Amino acid sequence: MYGTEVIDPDVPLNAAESADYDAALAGSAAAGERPAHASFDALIEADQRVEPRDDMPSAYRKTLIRQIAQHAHSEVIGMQPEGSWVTRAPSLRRKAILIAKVQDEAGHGLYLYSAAETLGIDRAELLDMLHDGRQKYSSIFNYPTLTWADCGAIGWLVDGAAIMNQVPLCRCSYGPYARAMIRVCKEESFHQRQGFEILWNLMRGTDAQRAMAQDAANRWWGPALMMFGPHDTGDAAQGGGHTEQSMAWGIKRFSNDDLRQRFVDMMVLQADRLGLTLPDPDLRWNEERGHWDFGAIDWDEFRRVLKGDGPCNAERISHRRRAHDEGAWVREAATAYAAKQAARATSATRSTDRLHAAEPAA
Ligand code: BYC
Repeated sequence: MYGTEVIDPDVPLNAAESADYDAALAGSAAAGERPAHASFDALIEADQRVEPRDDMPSAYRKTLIRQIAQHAHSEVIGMQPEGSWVTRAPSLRRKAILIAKVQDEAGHGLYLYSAAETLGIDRAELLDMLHDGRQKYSSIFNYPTLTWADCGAIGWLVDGAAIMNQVPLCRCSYGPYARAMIRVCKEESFHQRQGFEILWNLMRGTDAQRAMAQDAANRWWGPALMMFGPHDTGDAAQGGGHTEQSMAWGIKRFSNDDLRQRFVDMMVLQADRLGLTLPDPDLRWNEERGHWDFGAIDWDEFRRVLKGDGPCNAERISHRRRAHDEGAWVREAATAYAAKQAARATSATRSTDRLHAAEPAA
């Protein structure tokens, strides 16, 4: 199911199905064997994992909180574009799959907020920072889902880009983030296949369905390339980004540009299989580089979206705030329940202690 009937199951469709992912799993197991009380620099030098109780420079902690929180916010805000199609999915099967996918994104948010909390920050504080604009979420979720084909394009392109960026994060130097990424990538891999399969079916449907799929690919291609972040290599790099330091710390394993190139190389072939044309007249194979060349990215648009002026920024954040306010009673109930459970556990321990105290010594 989900695309295996339309593509060769032995050929990786995305980065989570590649040898990179298997290597990350193997690396994850090996990173468990580390010297006790190793210093931060020694851990990074030996490519070992930094764990929550280890000493770490405050700038490392700050960078991780920023990136993991932004990632968590993206997963949660990212539920909205597809969530709006749950009631309009074209069949019961599509509806069930879409609900499962959107629910997975909520789960990813939870793993990531939990990973961020191991760095000593509370998720309530992170959500406050999202709601008042002090923290970002991915630019990609500020674009509208106009037709059903947009759900296909999100799965294929947005999840495809997300996995390309996240498989290397399975080898991130910070243990809780790296471990969260292993599961996230497996789930994203299914998401990408379902997007591919939606577009595959539309492309084998009527002229109107093919046109709808092509229109969605046209609108999502450019924003998907922006997901990898600003240029950070060669002449195009403007400096001031985080890549160099994050790579030195083993948080990022590749530059934004390297990952974007890998994504383009993978997607050109898939677009061809789907029968879609990628909206870039400059796309051509470069024999010398062994990669696909592609046209300039509209960085003005990227900056506008980051500043809050994308097509859906206001809608996304006001919906998020409303959901947060309306969910206040759930958080209160959960807190009250947890307090009750804790009180019961304490009184049970006290009774056991009293019982033991009353027993005659053997
Ligand atoms: N959007 O130096 P750079 C998903 C910012 S959700 C907004 O390269 P860094 C899904 C960046 O924050 C998956 N901002 O930064 C969910 C920085 O800002 P400041 C989302 C961006 O952190 C539902 C500045 O630009 N994935 O899969 O080293 C449905 C300079 O950038 C963006 C993640 O979050 C952007 N696209 O690298 C479907 C992955 N790009 O601090 C799917 C985890 C850059 O200077 N995050 N900026 O103000 C990362 O890997 C890295 O944070 C990034 C950026 C590669 C995104």
